[in-house]
Amino acid sequence: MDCLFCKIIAGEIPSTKVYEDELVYAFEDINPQAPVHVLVIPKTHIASAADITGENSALVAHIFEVIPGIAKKLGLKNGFRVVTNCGDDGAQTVKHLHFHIMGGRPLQGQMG
Ligand code: D5M
Repeated sequence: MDCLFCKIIAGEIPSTKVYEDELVYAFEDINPQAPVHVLVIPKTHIASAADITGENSALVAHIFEVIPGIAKKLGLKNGFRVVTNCGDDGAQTVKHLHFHIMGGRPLQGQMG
């Protein structure tokens, strides 16, 4: 499959790993929008939040279970933002479900 994030999971494209388990991979965003900016992705290809179903929602729940530990590891003691962009109007550029974790400074109230 011609998917950038599947290639990152496979190790075909380099990334800076922050966390990994059997279901999830997390790595530093190449274009950080905050002092800490990490992407958390499922190892199984899911195209976007529009493709979350009863069949794969346990995987999405697992992602949210590991996010607090990732945030702690990243030193985000004062809070952080979790965002997923979905589809063209949602400004999703990589069509593999990913959750941005951003923090390390006070963020503005809107995403733009
Ligand atoms: O976010 C897609 C994000 O993916 C965007 O913040 C840049 C990031 N990106 C793109 N290519 C790479 C590589 N090779 N390594 C790390 N991060 C990457 P979206 O929500 O789809 O706009």
